[in-house]
Amino acid sequence: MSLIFGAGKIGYAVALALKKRGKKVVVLDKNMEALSRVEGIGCKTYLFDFTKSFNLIGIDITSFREIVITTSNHKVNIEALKIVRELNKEALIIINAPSSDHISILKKLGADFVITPDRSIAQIIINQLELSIYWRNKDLLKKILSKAKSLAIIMHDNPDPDAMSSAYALKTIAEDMKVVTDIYYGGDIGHEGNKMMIDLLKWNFKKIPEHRKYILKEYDKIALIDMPNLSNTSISTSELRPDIIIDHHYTEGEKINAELVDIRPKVGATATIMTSYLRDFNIEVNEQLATGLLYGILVDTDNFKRSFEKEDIDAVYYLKPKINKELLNIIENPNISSRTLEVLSKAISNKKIYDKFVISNVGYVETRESLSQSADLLLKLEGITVSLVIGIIEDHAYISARSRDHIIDISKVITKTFSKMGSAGGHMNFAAAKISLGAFSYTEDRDVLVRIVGDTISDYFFKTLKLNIKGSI
Ligand SMILES: [Mn+2]
Repeated sequence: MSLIFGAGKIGYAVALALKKRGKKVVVLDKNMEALSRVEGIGCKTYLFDFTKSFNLIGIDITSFREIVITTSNHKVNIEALKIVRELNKEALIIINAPSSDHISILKKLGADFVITPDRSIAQIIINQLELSIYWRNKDLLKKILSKAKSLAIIMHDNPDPDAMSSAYALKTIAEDMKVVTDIYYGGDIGHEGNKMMIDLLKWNFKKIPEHRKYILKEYDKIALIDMPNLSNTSISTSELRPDIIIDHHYTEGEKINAELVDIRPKVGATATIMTSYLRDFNIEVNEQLATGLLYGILVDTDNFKRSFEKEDIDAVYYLKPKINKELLNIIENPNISSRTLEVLSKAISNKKIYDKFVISNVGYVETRESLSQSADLLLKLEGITVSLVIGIIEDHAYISARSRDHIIDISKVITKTFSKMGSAGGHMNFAAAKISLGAFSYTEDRDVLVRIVGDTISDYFFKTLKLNIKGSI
């Protein structure tokens, strides 16, 4: 519930905004006419003339979580602040003051925020200016792309996740406008996690050796992503002129030259800027791109430990429902070999979820290790308490299972199900089994074998699981 002192222009506007957000609002004023206006928008009102005497009879000040003090009389405002802060230590109090000179004294008296016309207007102008520049840039990007048939996006040498995801975002926007787009880089993508990211997100970047950099001349338009000029790349030629520059690094103005320059030095990542374009162009962001962009923001802000802006938070908020959490998890924890990674990615794509159980059949693998890593990973899924991963090594099927369910002793379930067919064992939270494929040797086709083995194992597993849940084992 919110309380507003003053039903004048500001009080009315605040009341209206709060009502639109579904809040209960109580407004106090000495003017009957003003009160009937706020009553008209659904607020509860009380008539008080604080200039005569200050009492709040009939109002339980402790019941309000937000209190806005905005009468036209500064002395009344100060008096109201002192009294309500005394009666309610928890509420958020926002007060209106005639100028910035009053801020410190009002804060001392207990105001959480002091609003002054000079500061508010300056802030509105700045916000509007930034917004207008951005909307102009957005129109400009559309104009440039609509005139182009082909676009080359250049990332800095040894590109990082921010550069790669941002480049892919721009490619997505350009391709949406039917522009043929390729992404280039010089140097190397060395970091294991970055290579993994490209593999998993199924991205395609073209490395240009220095002696072939002339191919960039064949493109109608050139864009630089996550770098402000050509000094960060080894693949530029002296004739190359960028048309688009989108970046977040601070650079001196004279070094930047392009038709569209969108450089926001305060923003934590170029991926944040690209997310705003995707959002405002209304372009569908698939889970690979969303995951990549979010990872780019996390890396460049060092998981929000470095400086960032509200825009970065807005971008994360926009991307969050679109990402693939398992992919992000793998990209963030790259200390695994690329073979294991293939198994993990198979485990994710083949997973089948039944209630709180997840089963995945990954087929032929090279190590048992990769199966247990897959089972660990799948157990991290939201709402999942038991994971089971099936794989084949040579002529044996291997099963790796995990449980964080306090009523399911996974070792009991696995032993009960598979010990007769082979070997099985484990503990309350993890278990494994090994079964000879002799019984399935009638099929020559590897794919058919993988499917039959997987289906048989899951059937048996579920039968025992039901017994376990009933308490029969
Ligand atoms: Mn960056």
